[in-house]
Amino acid sequence: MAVSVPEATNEQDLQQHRQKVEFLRNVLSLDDTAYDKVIRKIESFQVAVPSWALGTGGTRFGRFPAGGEPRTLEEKIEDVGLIHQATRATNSISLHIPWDIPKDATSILELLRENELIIDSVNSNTFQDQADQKYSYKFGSLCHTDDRIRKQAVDHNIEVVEHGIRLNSKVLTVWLADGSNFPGQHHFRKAYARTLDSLQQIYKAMPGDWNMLIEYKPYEPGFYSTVIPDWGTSYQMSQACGDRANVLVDLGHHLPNTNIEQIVARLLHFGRLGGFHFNGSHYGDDDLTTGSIKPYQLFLIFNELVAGANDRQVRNPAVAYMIDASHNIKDPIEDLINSLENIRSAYAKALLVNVETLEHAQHENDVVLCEQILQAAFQTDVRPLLAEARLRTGGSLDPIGYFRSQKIREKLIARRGKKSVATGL
Ligand code: PSV
Ligand code: MN
Repeated sequence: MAVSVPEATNEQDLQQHRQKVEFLRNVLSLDDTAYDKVIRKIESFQVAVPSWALGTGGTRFGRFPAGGEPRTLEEKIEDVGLIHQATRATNSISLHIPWDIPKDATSILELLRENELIIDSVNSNTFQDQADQKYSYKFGSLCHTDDRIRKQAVDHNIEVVEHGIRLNSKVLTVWLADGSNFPGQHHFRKAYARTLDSLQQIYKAMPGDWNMLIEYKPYEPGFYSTVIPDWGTSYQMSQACGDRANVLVDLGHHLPNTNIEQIVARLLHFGRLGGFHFNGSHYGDDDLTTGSIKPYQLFLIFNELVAGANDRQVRNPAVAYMIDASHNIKDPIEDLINSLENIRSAYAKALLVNVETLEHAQHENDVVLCEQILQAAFQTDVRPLLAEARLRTGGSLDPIGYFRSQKIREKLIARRGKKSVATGL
């Protein structure tokens, strides 16, 4: 598959694009050097797409397949390749094992190469029972009271790492459904200690150049408690595992109104922010398109990320940026294109924040100016910058328009069938 869109598909929009870019450059007073610097930063900001978001999902009730959903790992790679071709914003995929066990790792690597993609993170799954599994995870996995079940879950994670090694991944993401539904069900301290012990076993089994990301979630499927409910627990567990274990922040895994940007700043300060799962939410873990509900919050999060990246005192490892969203109504490919655009938009706006003036205003306690500086960046329409970054790297000026005009969904349906369903939730 071609990794760039045909130039002719951008022709129609090109003149208008040039005018918009010129106007914005004037508004922002960007000289050639400053302009190129911003565009290059946007170009290199890449976010992984999750293999489990290429089909319709996002609900534990009905699923309404989009048609032409990918049935195999190869077809999932093909879909991410299509998204990358149009957006040039996603050069990697997160896999979920056992949903995505490669049959032939060599040919998968070849396919990835052809699509200019890599596997960034492999995710374990001890939140569902598999058909060939000996013991059930009904009452937990890494936290289980039964040694044999804990061992089975530890072994599964180690097997996930082995699959990842074959695909050149270097990151294991662990999210646990372990928790309780009723008061008294869990001995909180013992459940924590058993989970930590299991995580330490997995950590020790990972190769020395592998990283572990520990994801927290306050509720669901445990509706009374979860073993890793918050960043503090993840942070403590990461520290107890070792330098290569870090916290993963999933935007949907917070109680309403949580100040996520402050959590991000704290983790950067401690040097333990390992990864992100981007999505949008209004109530809970809604898995909506990133930036669709709270774009200002997304911008504020990026403001912390950009500020942290520019601060020499911050010693944080490279952050793995991933989407973890999948919707039931939108076409999954269009949904992911939307998310990628909104993520880059928040990032580009954060790049426009005048950090020096902001820090000075903070120091002077000039609250109004502080907020004005943030609002000035947030309210800038950066879409021409994003389009320019796509254009320069071979992407489309209008990725959704491209997807529709090329009749990509129709072609996928013709090849894979109207009723094909991808693995996922
Ligand atoms: C759990 O809600 C979660 O956010 C974890 O990251 C899982 O791996 C993923 O969703 C599964 O859909
Ligand atoms: Mn997640």
